[in-house]
Amino acid sequence: MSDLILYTKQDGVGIITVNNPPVNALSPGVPEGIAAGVEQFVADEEVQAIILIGGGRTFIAGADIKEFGKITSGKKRESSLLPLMLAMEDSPKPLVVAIHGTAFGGGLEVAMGAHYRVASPTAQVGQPEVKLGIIPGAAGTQRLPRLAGVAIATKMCAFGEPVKAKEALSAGIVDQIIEGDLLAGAIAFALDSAKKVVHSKPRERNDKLGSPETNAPIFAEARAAAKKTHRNQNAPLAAIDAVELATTLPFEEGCRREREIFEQCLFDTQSKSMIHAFFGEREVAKIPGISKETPVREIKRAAVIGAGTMGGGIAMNFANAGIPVILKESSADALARGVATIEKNYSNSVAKGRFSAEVMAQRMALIKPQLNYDGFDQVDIITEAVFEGMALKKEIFSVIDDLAKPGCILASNTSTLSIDEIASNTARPQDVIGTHYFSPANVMRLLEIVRGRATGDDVIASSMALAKKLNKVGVLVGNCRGFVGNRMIHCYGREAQFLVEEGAPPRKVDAVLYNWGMAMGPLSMSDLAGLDVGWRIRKEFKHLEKPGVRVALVADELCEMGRFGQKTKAGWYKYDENRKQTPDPVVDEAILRLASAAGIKRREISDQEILERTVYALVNEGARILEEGIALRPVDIDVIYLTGYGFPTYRGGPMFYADTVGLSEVCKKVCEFEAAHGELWEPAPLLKKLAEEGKTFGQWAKERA
Ligand code: T1G
Repeated sequence: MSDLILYTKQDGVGIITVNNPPVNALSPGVPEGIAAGVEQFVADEEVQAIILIGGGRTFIAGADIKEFGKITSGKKRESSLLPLMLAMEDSPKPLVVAIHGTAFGGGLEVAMGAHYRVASPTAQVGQPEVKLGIIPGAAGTQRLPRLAGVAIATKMCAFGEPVKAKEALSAGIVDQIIEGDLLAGAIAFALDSAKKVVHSKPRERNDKLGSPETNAPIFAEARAAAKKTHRNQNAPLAAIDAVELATTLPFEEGCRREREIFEQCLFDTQSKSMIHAFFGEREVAKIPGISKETPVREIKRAAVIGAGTMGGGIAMNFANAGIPVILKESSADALARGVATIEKNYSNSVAKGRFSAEVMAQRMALIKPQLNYDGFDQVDIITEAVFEGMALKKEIFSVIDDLAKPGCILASNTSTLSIDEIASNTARPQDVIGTHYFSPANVMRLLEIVRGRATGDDVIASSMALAKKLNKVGVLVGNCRGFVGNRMIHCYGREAQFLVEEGAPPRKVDAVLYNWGMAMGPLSMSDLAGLDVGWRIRKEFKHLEKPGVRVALVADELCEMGRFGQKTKAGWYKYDENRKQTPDPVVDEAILRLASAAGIKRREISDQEILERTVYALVNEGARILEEGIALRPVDIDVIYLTGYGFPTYRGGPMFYADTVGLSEVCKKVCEFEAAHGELWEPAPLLKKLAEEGKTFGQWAKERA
């Protein structure tokens, strides 16, 4: 009896319990232990039925994703789970899987190897493999259509979304929902099943496989949807292919073909990138030098100063997490506008069925709009979200420093200004931290947590814990202009604008990055964020610009013309009332005029150059950020770009992507750009060093861990 699997007997039922915390992954030893348990209980005359159940908080949540790296690097061969499921299905005694928590991936596939499945009301099932760039590899695409029908199986395998217990019951994936004690209910169900003579084997249930006529539209619709919502991703389409094979091939052949498709996906760069992203989102929560035992200050009440786009969105985050939040503004009009925007955002979610009107009312009730500082002495965190000007921020921090109770965290939502300078205006710099939300603050998952020189470890730990509570991905960054995300996007946007001045039409620059996988092109993204934001920052930092170094020409001109982007229906593009963008000859004229006045020779620019000049600008600046210790690890930069800037997950983030290209290639290009465009392209020493050593950012991080 290995400690990964426990075998017990109760009322004539053999119970196999998986004991592999935290999520009962199918790590080496787990499938073998389950198989041994089935064999042992089939042979045991005292046992009439068998149950497989998960210990701890969940049933099996899937294959052990940590093992995939060993397989793709050739360190080990992947052992197939298929024999285990066949042994389960061929058991002469009824085999019942009892599901709580999440039966995901291999967990659901193992469950579908049993004769029956019962579940607690809050359980979920799913085949989320496509979120890792792979497809179910243990007959999930072959058994699921046999249990749930082709339409549901196609949707679950192609898009990876979980299905709640009730839906799973009506789909035929689960046979009974067990209220109360899951094991007791499963034992009763198993003993009842033992009275039956025949126990159906999911692999033999072909009645739900439909016909070519009924299936064709299902697959066509799924393929069209996948191409739209999972642009450029291989796995969703591969999953649909595998489910389609279940409807045309015998089960064994279908499993064989599924395996081939699975392996193709597993060895593809897209999967390696998405697995990097999966673990990355969890790794960034681990802060070297700050132990998990660091005391965390509980956030029971909050206050936000500023009810603008950001402040309103930040207040919504607290309300969504059930935390009462004061929302303070300086003028009644601004406050009313802020509250109205929050109401509109919530109403839109209710209209889309995301949650009920009652939930909206509960959340609105948690937000207390006011024009004064009443109650600020009671809250556990105050988040300043006012105009991006240092003088105003320092004034506010001086006020809240006097008002706030001891231990209250004083956070700024500044996107570029110095946390140290803000903290210097308080008597409690150890309680001051940056919590940089990304617009729209109630939607974007990224939260850059900016540590000041004096910020206390417990304030950092508390802010990381708060990020999780607000359903954000908190990434700790150092204090510099633009921190990590905005500091890098400045270089990316600068190159996009230089390319426009040198001859690439705005639409072409945007199309190259959009087609490569970015959620939006750089110029469209500026129009969305507001060109005036960058304009104000450039003015704030004008005194720091090095004379003689090239600066972008057109954006300032557009701002002088009052073209701030979507909010003024004109920026790099024109926008109609539905925000549909069209090129604008006014912009083309400004580009030509400014480029010519600056003596910039215009030329035909290739897609490849557009891609490399923008993405490698991110990589080169990212390398500098790593050298300066502003980001803890390359993966922190990747997660920032994946969760805050629309970087495609199937490319893993800027630093991981550079590793897949090869740093010597990236560095070669950066040096070419330096020769052509001057010092802005000076290769970061770390990039140069790793390129010379033939290393990756990932290896560099491992050596330092
Ligand atoms: N393998 C290895 N480690 C895993 C894991 C997995 N499948 N799932 C989670 N972890 C780790 C995670 O890294 C973290 O580690 C800890 O467990 C808690 O996770 C054969 C091939 C189940 C919904 O894709 O969706 O099966 O940071 O923080 O928020 O065809 O984990 O503590 O060191 O996410 O409560 C398919 C992935 C695999 C499920 C729980 N399965 N996991 O969420 O905890 S491929 C998945 C999740 C497969 C088959 C194919 C979530 C969760 P650490 P957590 P959570």
